[in-house]
Amino acid sequence: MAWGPTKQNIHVEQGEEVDHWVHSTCNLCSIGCGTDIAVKDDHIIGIRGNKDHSINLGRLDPKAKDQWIPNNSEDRLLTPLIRDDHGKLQPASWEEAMSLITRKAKESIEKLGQNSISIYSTGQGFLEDYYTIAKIGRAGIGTHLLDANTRLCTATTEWCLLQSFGSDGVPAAFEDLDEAETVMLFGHNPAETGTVLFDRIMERKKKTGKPYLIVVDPRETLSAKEADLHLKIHPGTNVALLNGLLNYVVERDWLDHDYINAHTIQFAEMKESLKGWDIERTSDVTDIPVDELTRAAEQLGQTGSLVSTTLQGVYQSNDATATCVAINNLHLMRGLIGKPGSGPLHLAGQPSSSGNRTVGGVGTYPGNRNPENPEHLKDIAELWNVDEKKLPTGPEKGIIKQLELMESGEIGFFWNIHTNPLVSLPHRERVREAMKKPFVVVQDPFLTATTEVADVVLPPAMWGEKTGTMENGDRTINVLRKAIEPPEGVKSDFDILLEFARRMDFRDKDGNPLIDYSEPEEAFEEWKKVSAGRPSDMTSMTYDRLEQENGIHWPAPKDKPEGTVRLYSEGHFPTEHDVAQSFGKDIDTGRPNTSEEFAELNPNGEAIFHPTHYFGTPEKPKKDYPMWLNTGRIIWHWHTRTKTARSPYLDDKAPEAYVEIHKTDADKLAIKEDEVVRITSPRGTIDVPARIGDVVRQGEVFVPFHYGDWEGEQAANELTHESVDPLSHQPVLKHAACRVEKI
Ligand SMILES: Nc1nc2c(c(=O)[nH]1)N[C@H]1C(S)=C(S)[C@@H](COP(=O)(O)OP(=O)(O)OC[C@H]3O[C@@H](n4cnc5c(=O)[nH]c(N)nc54)[C@H](O)[C@@H]3O)O[C@H]1N2
Ligand SMILES: Nc1nc2c(c(=O)[nH]1)N[C@H]1C(S)=C(S)[C@@H](COP(=O)(O)OP(=O)(O)OC[C@H]3O[C@@H](n4cnc5c(=O)[nH]c(N)nc54)[C@H](O)[C@@H]3O)O[C@H]1N2
Ligand SMILES: [Mo]
Repeated sequence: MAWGPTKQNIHVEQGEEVDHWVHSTCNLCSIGCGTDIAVKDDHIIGIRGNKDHSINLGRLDPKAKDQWIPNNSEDRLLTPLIRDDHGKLQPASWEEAMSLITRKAKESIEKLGQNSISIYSTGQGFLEDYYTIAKIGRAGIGTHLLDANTRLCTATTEWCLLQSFGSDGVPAAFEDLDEAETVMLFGHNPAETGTVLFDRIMERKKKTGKPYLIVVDPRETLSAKEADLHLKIHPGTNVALLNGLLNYVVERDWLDHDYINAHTIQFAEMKESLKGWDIERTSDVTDIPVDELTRAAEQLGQTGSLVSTTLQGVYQSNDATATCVAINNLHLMRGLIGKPGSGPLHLAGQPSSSGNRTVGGVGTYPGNRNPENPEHLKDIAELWNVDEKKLPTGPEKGIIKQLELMESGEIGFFWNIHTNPLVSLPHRERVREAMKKPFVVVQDPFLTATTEVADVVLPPAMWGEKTGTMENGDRTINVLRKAIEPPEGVKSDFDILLEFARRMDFRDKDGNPLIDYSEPEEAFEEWKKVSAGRPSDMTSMTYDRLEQENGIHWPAPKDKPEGTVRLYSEGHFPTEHDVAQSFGKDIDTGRPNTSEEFAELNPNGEAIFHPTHYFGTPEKPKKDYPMWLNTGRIIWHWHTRTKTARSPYLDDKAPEAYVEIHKTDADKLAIKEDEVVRITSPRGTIDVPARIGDVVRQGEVFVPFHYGDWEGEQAANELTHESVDPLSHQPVLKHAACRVEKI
């Protein structure tokens, strides 16, 4: 194995003997660490890292060690709930809950049409769930309102890959980090958000001095502290920085002309957009000193191999897709893609957000199919044996657009599966009101801020209590075996979806049930047929092989059962008109290209350079709101803390929200460490204790977004706004204007 040694983390309830261990995968971040679940008397009593899994070699993140604790939590919901006439959620039977849901779904279709039903799912479920959502949603209901929290997470990954390479699928893999001469972490803080991956990089660095590590982040994060070069960027200037760096590289002709000529188009148009971005101007806009910019450009221009990761500092910034595309441009112009140790590694955040994109539960059609390509639709219609005309087309409607459709009454039925939008969506005041309008189903093991607006709550089986597969951030598919029977009274997300399909009586063209599988493995087998011949081909995978081999990278077609570690080694890209997953969008405005426009561009197997323009943040500090608000993660919590706050150890580490503020700003406001201060944006107010130091830049503050209940004075998303990237429609959660006051 290329990295190591193995180091096994185990956490088992004290004094307990384990009956047996069950093969699984960590259900937290997108690294996809192999885990075994400890079982005793049909209870989960612990976890250990799988030491044979090449991704983690036995290691676990601190949160992962406690991820089984919420399964045993006493406040788990064990029966469906229905809101009564007095507005109270009351226990109900599954029969009552499911027949109410079916009736309401049918009513919504009758009154408002098929596009009045929205399924808003997750990046934390199984491919089998997503595939079923895709099939029920598109061929059963016929709605084009299929979205997920992946819109807040990795929608930008998808769109930058579609733009540059024609199809989803991240080019590099984690293995490339073991060989790269240079690694650039762009808006990504893995020391807190992907700890096992960060250990992998740092262990090599401590032993060999490599890779040269560049971190781009306005904060001095734990990751930035370990960097050879930390570019402390002015918020929202990612594209300006990249244009400056790329311009420097182009001017010095540090280019792989053979690669550009043989495998790409539109180099000249891209080059044109770099004009004027000399190092001085770039330094003015980004606040990064000229000598640091020069060092970065010289490293990136001359390194023999490079892996660039991107995450929320990019995807949740303005110009998000353009930033990722600029990084693709860099790799293409230097020919640093499809080779060991090289390639863009646009990461996912959640444990299977990329999986939802791959199988079509969100975004485009299953198997990287293009909804605007009639041949692709025909393909799916044949595979599903349904009428092609039934399948919805038209531009995707992301969750922010869907809020508008709730407000205007066009969404009658909103089904929320495995996500907690009342904490995670920006501008909570608006979300609270919008989500009161439709009939809302919430599928969650716990009462949450979102169940406050639910008409029905369905309690699902959790991790360890169900079977399925997940796709991590580098195209690795892992299988998770059911370790124990779920507690009585709950059903798996998969079984709930099947039950809904049965009650709605969805049928294929021949009058047979649309969904004719009943087990997750059968759904996977069906999905494999849908994937055949497509970029995400999984035809040679089986549950048993996924377990034996500890994960396999897609594509893994029949003639390549071992899978494919990195994409595009042959320099061929899935951009042919009849192959591409999208006809692309205008990089500045997001206007979708027509089929004819894409045919005219004719990339035909070559990667596409795009010009990148810097537009700046939609909201900037102004008179009454003079500071920048940044939001994100800390190591101790998972998202809205429904799992991590139930671990006494983790909760104790970070029991409440706070604001990081620079000491100069704190002095000006006469604020002391731990003093509760008020933060106000044009949309709301929160009161949180101050943490004073120099992690953030002067004039900027950072608030972790994990906190806040229904009212929740501590929720960062009381303050954020809902502007979105024009291509990916991902909200700009990293930049808002605010003021900080002494109370
Ligand atoms: N501990 C923990 N780990 C997690 C998660 C969790 O909830 N907790 N969630 C998982 C998920 S779903 C995700 S999506 C990932 C996210 O993982 P990351 O993206 O690593 O985490 P964030 O803290 O959201 O944002 C990363 C950084 O972006 C920086 N940033 C802000 N503005 C800018 C900018 O203009 N330019 C640049 N270059 N950077 C900027 C922030 O300062 C922050 O340090 O983490 C995954 N892992
Ligand atoms: N301001 C700000 N906002 C952000 C971000 C940010 O950086 N800043 N990051 C964004 C990102 S990248 C993400 S990914 C989102 C995450 O935001 P969410 O997806 O809303 O957060 P989670 O807490 O992961 O919500 C998952 C829910 O599923 C429930 N659950 C657990 N297991 C199961 C199961 O097996 N089945 C079902 N049906 N439910 C289950 C949990 O109890 C929980 O309520 O937040 C986004 N919001
Ligand atoms: Mo995410």
